[in-house]
Amino acid sequence: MGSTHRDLALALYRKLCLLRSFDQAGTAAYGRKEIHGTYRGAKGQEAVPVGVCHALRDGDYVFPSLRGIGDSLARGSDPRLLIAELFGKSTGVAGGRGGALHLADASHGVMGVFGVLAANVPMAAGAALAAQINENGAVTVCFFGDQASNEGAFHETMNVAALLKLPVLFVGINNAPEDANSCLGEHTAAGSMVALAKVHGIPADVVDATDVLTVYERAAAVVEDLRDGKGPHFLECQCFPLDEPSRAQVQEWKDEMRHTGQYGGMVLFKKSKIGKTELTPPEHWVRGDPVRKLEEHLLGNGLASVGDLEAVRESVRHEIDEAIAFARASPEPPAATAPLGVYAGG
Ligand SMILES: Cc1ncc(C[n+]2csc(CCOP(=O)(O)OP(=O)(O)O)c2C)c(N)n1
Ligand SMILES: [Mg+2]
Repeated sequence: MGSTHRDLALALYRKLCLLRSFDQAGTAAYGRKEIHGTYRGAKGQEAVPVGVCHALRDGDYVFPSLRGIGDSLARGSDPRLLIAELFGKSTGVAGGRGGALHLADASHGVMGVFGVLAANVPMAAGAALAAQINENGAVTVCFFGDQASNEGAFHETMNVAALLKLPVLFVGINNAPEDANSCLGEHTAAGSMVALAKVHGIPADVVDATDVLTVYERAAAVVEDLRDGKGPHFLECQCFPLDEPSRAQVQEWKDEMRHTGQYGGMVLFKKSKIGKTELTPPEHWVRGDPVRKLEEHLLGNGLASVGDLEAVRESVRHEIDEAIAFARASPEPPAATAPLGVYAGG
């Protein structure tokens, strides 16, 4: 393992930590009601955008998932402008008008988060078609979760993307293992995401997305094929939802609520009422934490010391603290600009 591998692993580590730190700050700010609208973190699945986006170049397009802030960060968006967006400030990537569910950062090829599951899939195919017509060599990446893959628009797009051999990489984030509260088998009869892609004639494979190096290497090979005109590809990235309760944990909460007469079916919404906000993920989920896994790789192979890794985490924390301060100090959009951007040309 030479210095190139060390540089790659350290670059990926910094990005993973950036997403993790941003997430912690975002969750805390949401709790303080500094974030308008909603905030959806993606703890445990950071290796997907970090690994895939590292394989891209300027001019490529990214259509983030519903939890797409990390996708935007991984693509190179400025954390200050992302936090400002969440705070509804005029300095935000979308002028403070988009928030978590509608942010976009065209300067980094981030074409927009959409609040409707799978709405980004046909739009990604459109961007890929434009690149194909313009022969500019751009690749489009579309991120979406396992539950998005049962939407009609998803299947219509798979079909046309395969027919037209579009340069699009579909990245299905399967964060629904068997012991998750909502597992893939509950909503997908085919049993896997790759099966859904293959039925449309799209080559597809499963990637261990707890390992960012694996994600990067696989994405880099596929992106090269896409630039060579080989048509669409599908990667099912398997990871663990470290910010969601497991099935066993939900059962525990249900039992406790039944015991105290508080169970009414909506356990996830009511959990805080019985003081159950702490998650205790199963041990194999924790072992699949991509940050921890890369740390083990770096330390185990003598590529970095404990101090080196702490220095990276400290520098990232500092960057996020600065981003929060920047967002707080930024102005609200002037009220008179509220109608702007509602209609084309407005
Ligand atoms: C068309 C549509 N149906 C339902 C919803 C409500 N909704 C928001 S997130 C979500 C679950 C998303 O699951 P998944 O795609 O697996 O992403 P994850 O939350 O696991 O990242 C649902 C059903 C929506 N936003 N859009
Ligand atoms: Mg999911």
